[in-house]
Amino acid sequence: MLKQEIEDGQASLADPSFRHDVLRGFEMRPRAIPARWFYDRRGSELFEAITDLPEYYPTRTETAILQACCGEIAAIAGAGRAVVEFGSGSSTKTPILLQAVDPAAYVPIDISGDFLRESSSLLAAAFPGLTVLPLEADFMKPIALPLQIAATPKLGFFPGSTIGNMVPHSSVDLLRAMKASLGEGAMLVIGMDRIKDPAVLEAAYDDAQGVTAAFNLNLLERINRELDGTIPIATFRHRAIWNDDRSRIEMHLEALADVAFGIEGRPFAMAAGETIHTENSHKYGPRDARMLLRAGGWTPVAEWTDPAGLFAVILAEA
Ligand code: AVJ
Repeated sequence: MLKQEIEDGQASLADPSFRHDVLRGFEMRPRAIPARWFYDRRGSELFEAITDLPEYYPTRTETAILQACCGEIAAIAGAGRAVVEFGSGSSTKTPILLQAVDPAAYVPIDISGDFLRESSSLLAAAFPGLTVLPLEADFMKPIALPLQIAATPKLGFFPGSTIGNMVPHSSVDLLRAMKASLGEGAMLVIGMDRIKDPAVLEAAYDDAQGVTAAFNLNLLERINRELDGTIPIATFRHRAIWNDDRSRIEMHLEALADVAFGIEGRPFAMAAGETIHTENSHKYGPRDARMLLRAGGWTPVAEWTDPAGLFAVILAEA
């Protein structure tokens, strides 16, 4: 109820960490706001729409890879593991894995209790008899898993190339935290997007229909809604740029003219051409991906890709 009120703009109870990240982000040079703030209700809907775009290959490619490889994953990992998903139920991919591995329990972990409850009840309905143990937590740090599965070996699941949102040193921290959370004898299934033709990458993050542009610009609308912002949104445009040196797509919001605006009464200004950096999406070659896993304490044991080598699903052991 409270969340609804906030999103309808009837209450001014903004998330204090959103407020902090936005105000700090506009003071930083270059300006930057963490990508996690894209996902309000509207942002989540727009991301769903992105996953159906012809240019956005990752979701459909990873889904097809999982459909083809989950039998092998089940054979290698063995029966009776508890599946622990980092991020709550990526609706279409999770059932593919659960179907194949027939787990002892399913533990979705998410920082947002709302998303967690929604996806948990959908999965529990689709898999009657499966023990679903949702956990509201920040998986960037080691987590204490439910006691019921203390003695059960774990199979971590981190699809979607979500790890690409992090700079390499944070990815390594996350992989180590996952290893600590999952414990002795754990395995991990992780999706990573591969380096490819920059034109293909830039199109995937700047589609012809403008859905990704709307997704990026929604962040400014969210700031206006939740933080009393007066940002003139029409004066900004979406940019998606391949940064070859850092092997990542960067999304920015670029001011098209000199602008001045307020956020919670504080004045801010940007000159024409200046940007706010809103997202990184790192891409990994086959060796880069394996080296990243090893740096995070994991040993790669198998990997699968699509015929065009656009995306990779890797199985690793602790
Ligand atoms: C959800 C982080 C995997 O980086 O491809 C899609 C988010 N941003 N289009 C990605 C996103 C713009 C997506 N991840």
